[in-house]
Amino acid sequence: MRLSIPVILSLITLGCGAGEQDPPASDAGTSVADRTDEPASPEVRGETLEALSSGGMFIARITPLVDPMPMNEAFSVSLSLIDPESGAPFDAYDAVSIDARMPAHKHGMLRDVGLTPQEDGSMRADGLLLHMYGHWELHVDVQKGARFERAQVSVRLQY
Ligand SMILES: [Cu+2]
Repeated sequence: MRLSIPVILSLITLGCGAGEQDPPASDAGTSVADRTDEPASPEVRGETLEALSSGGMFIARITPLVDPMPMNEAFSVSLSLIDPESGAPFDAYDAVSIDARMPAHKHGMLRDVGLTPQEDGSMRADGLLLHMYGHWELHVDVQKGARFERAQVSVRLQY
């Protein structure tokens, strides 16, 4: 039973690809996830991924509601759009969507993902499904009048 612990740890180390065994135990964590005024949630949440859109119209923050993101299994993320200048929630858009692609394989996610507005101003996307290991890009597309901008973050699904 005890044997499984070192095995798991070594897999994690390999998965990170870095040479360091133990990160220095300095203060604070490495996560830059925003913890604004969120209540403590029993829900598992992964690291928040953040990207500025192509034309600087908005920042997309994507927090997986599972950690790690699974392979070939539907999961959900929380999506927030932020105004880069004011830092306030960005809601002055006409349409928003989220999708995923594997650029190296030139294919997408094979399904559409609906977005459900949440009380805190974020959106919840259910039913994302990454059906292969490897490098994926999550796209958040926003249309505002004639403007169309995309924010994208990279995700690597590893064995
Ligand atoms: Cu692929």
